[in-house]
Amino acid sequence: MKKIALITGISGQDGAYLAELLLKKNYKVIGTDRRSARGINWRLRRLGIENKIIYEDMELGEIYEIQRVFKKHKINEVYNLAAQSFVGTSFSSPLNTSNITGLGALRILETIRNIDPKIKFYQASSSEMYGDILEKKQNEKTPFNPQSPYAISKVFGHYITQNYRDSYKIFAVSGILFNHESPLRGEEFVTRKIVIGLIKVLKGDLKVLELGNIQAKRDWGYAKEYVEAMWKMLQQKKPEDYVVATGKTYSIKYFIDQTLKNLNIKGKWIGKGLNERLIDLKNNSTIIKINPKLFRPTDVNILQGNFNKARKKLHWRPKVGLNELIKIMVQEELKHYDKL
Ligand code: NDP
Ligand code: GDR
Repeated sequence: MKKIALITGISGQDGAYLAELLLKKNYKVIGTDRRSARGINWRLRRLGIENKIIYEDMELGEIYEIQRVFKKHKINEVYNLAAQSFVGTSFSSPLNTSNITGLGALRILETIRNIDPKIKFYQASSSEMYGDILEKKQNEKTPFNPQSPYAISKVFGHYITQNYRDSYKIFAVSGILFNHESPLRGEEFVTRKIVIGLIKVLKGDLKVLELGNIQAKRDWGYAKEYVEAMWKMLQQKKPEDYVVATGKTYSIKYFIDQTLKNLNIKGKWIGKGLNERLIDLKNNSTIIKINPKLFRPTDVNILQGNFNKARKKLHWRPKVGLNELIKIMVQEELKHYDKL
């Protein structure tokens, strides 16, 4: 008998890589999204798996839609990846973010409790929960200090998952994943925005790329490797939460410099603060400048994870470092750029 996995957020970056992994492991994969008139998903198409998934409509705000899908299929594992996942938008849409990113997890847990408490549940928790960090390197025991409606919603999702595990003995776990990127990353997130933006500059399709807080530092890993850790968490004897990270941290500015190298653009930073900009040495034109509108009301300045527990218990460790990740993203983007 094939195991049946349900992935919420199948149209997102992680949904695509996780579906690919589970199909390889011979699972039957049910992918849910919120579209009634569904277009072909570019991420699943790029991985060549769009016809291998059973699709169901499931708006995370509607508990009846969730119940309908859970009654229709005999599900073994649920991966709750759906969310309003963009931190910036959570400041302009705090209620929607809380409803989907926070309460969405509870709607699924309630459905599991009522329909079949043997279903295993994975919650996509986030390093953003650490926010204004209270420890230099963050592990499973580091206190949370969230700085956005998104992060606060994820803290709710995290604790409600723990509570359903403790109260109802549901196999429910959270993976506290640090930033993970790939060629399938959404264009609004800073890494892919930089890669696409600088390629456009190189091709003459964009004059200046505008960015916000480029001093912020993140612990960036490769998404394709991170979905493996999600699956491993649900195969353990005991349900527990795990940090998944690389243990290294780099600034957005470093990410830009590495992307420039990969594109053979010779640039020079001049100015400070809001006046900081990047000059293309070929013709002395400004190709990156700071737009204060892109700053968040409160931002997370630095994150750096400690993934010792995942290393010891899940035998998981990251293999792709940041420089290689940037290379992968640039090469893949260049391959597809002219076809857009
Ligand atoms: P994406 O933004 O790429 O994907 C989010 C998914 O959620 C999309 O499929 C989106 O569907 C779906 N979604 C949004 N709103 C709703 C809704 N109301 N009802 C149903 N589905 C909805 O995120 P990622 O793949 O990058 O991340 C996956 C999860 O992991 C998210 O929960 C994110 O918050 C979390 N996370 C991500 C990290 C990262 O670095 N990538 C790190 C830590 C946590 P649609 O296509 O219709 O918009
Ligand atoms: P993050 O990712 O907020 O960490 O959330 P994002 O790439 O959006 O921002 C990272 C940092 O870059 C700064 N920044 C900019 N960000 C964007 N998007 N656009 C810009 O122009 C820009 N300029 C500077 C940001 O201020 C921030 O400090 C991601 C999401 O995937 C979440 O869902 C997930 O939970 C966390 O990672 C871990």
